[in-house]
Amino acid sequence: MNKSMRVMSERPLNAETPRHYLKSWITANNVFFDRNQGQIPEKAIELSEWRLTIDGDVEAPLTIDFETLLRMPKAIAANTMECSGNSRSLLTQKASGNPWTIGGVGNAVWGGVWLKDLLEKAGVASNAHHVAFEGFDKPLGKAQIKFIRSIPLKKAMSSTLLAYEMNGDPLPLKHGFPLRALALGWTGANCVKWLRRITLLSEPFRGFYMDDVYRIHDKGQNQKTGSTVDAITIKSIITQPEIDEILPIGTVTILGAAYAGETDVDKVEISTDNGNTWQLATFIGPDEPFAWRQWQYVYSISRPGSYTVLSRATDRNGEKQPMQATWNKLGYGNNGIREHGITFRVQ
Ligand SMILES: Nc1nc2c(c(=O)[nH]1)N[C@H]1C(S)=C(S)[C@@H](COP(=O)(O)O)O[C@H]1N2
Ligand SMILES: [Mo]
Repeated sequence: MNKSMRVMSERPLNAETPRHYLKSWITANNVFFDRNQGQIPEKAIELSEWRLTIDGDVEAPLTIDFETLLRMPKAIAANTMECSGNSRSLLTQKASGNPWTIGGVGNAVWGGVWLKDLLEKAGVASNAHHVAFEGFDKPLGKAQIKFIRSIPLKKAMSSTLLAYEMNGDPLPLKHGFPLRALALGWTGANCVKWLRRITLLSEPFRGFYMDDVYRIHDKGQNQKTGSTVDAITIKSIITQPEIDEILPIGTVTILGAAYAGETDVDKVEISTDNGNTWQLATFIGPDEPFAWRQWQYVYSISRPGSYTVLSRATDRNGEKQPMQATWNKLGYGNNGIREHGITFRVQ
């Protein structure tokens, strides 16, 4: 276990990345957040034994081995993945689930093959509209429910990667060795790890992880009728300073990241007066589709005291973060400005 992670549960392993590691554009594999519903396989599967099956509404079901996968054209994509429940513990009204602060997110450069290329090998039948992914992790709990999730065919064909590499290394065991799905720009729940089966369906897959969780719904509302979490919505986080950090008078460099799922971040603004006025932050570092942007803001402080900074990101469609997140029963998608503000002291 990596001591530098903030572990919320050991079985299943759920651990978040501490704020200071989120300052770099790439999140290193050993500090990338861990989110599991089931048991991580104890040891890596032998690659010679691994098979991936593609079945359901296809012209010809297909089973492929790892060597065949490696011979397919390689694709590389940066992708910022965030757990739907990230920032849940910062909501002003409590919601049940893992108490993530801001570290249920990370950015990596992934290598693999486009799902489209594989689906075309099997031949997509005309009645196929959804693609279900099944991993081989062992379910925990009495009900023994497998983690199976489906995404619309359109997403599967346009921007879904099957990744066998993470930041230049083979996919680490915890992150789905040897192969995981990555619906680029979508929340982590759509990125099934330890892939072994892909099934084309005419309807979304029905099951616990589709119908009972990963849906946004109010208290009292039938949970099966909420909307399913898909694309990550516009959000920014502050990665420096730390909460309650004590800093000397002078220049304080505020650092952060902003991400917008399938679209791009247009701007990040900072407020040092409780949201009355906003100043532009400067982008630094790489600008890649599906990946977060890093930004900085230099704040000159001449008097001792307590200071709060807020960050507000806007995406390319003009969508802005809300001052406060809209509450939902399972606490998904908290992108509120106030919830993510940082207070520090200068003396
Ligand atoms: N097979 C399998 N895939 C899974 C999960 C899981 O429990 N089992 N958890 C999902 C969730 S909710 C998230 S947020 C991401 C987390 O991926 P990571 O642990 O590599 O960060 O994996 C997703 N894929
Ligand atoms: Mo998640």
